[in-house]
Amino acid sequence: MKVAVVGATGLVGGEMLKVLAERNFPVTELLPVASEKSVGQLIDFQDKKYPVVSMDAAIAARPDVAIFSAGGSVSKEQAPRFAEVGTVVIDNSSAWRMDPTKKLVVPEINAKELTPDDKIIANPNCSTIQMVLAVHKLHEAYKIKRIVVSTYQSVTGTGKKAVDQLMAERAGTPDAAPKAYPHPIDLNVLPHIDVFEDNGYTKEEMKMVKETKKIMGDDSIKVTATAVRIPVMGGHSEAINVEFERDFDLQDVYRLLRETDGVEVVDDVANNQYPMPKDAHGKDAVLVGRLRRDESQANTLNMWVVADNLRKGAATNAVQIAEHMIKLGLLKEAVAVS
Ligand code: 11C
Repeated sequence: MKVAVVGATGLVGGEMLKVLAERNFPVTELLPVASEKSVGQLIDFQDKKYPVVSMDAAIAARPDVAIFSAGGSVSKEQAPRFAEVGTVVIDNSSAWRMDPTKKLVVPEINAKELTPDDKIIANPNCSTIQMVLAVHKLHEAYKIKRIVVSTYQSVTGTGKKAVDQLMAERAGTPDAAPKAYPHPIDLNVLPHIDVFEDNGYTKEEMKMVKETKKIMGDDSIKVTATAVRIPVMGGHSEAINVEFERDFDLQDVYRLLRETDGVEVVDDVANNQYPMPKDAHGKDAVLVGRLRRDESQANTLNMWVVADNLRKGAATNAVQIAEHMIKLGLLKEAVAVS
């Protein structure tokens, strides 16, 4: 397949190239796309070097699939141009997620919704992906009424600029890097991810509310979120409190989670084993632990969920969508009918 990676020089773009190579995605030609100032820069992929090309050059090459991670405004403008030439676009930005005409996909949950008409497919927000993957089998078994989630999110979710800010602060040279955040991030915690909305929540928090309902196909699931940035690199962590309609047996919860594709249970507190970002880093699995009944309320479970936000939270999920499209014969068909 001719594969374009739009935003190839960014943190997520770099991870996408890694994941495509690791999973032996059938790439016959790679088109790394980035801003004009990067055009011509060489990108290493599977022992070959590929020059970064412009958006127009990539569209003219009519790739079979384009995986986008270049921000919402680029996606909004450019994804339809790729779709018009027959390219299937998998978009990691928030541009299309809540568009009722576009699918929002976590393959383990709703890949079955994909059809030959889907030319632009949205990849959910990282903090939503790891949460829904951890709870969707429990929803099938016990029906979720309400989720209360607090996140502890890695600076990699913001991008390279934030990683540089954290590292400069750690090195004691805070002015050596431009600021990604309005405050220091090292030795600090910011209850502020993305922009504030009129209701007092941040856009990140509202993504978790809205995207969860869409992916799980159930508008009755209530979600309330507090999204927090912490000075960590390996992945996002989440304290999730889930109230179900029906009661559960904790041993059955363990069994269901062990049976959930993409989830790994790490829960042996007697030996200090629980999910941590340093252990999630570089992995695709969503790590789940600290499972316990909420003793303050009936039918309610507490869990701690950690995943590498650049992997399952972004690149891996996007590549898995493309793999599912191939498996379902949709990627080929989408190109053939163009
Ligand atoms: C963060 N979740 O950690 C964000 C990054 O809508 O895809 C991803 C933003 C998005 O800051």
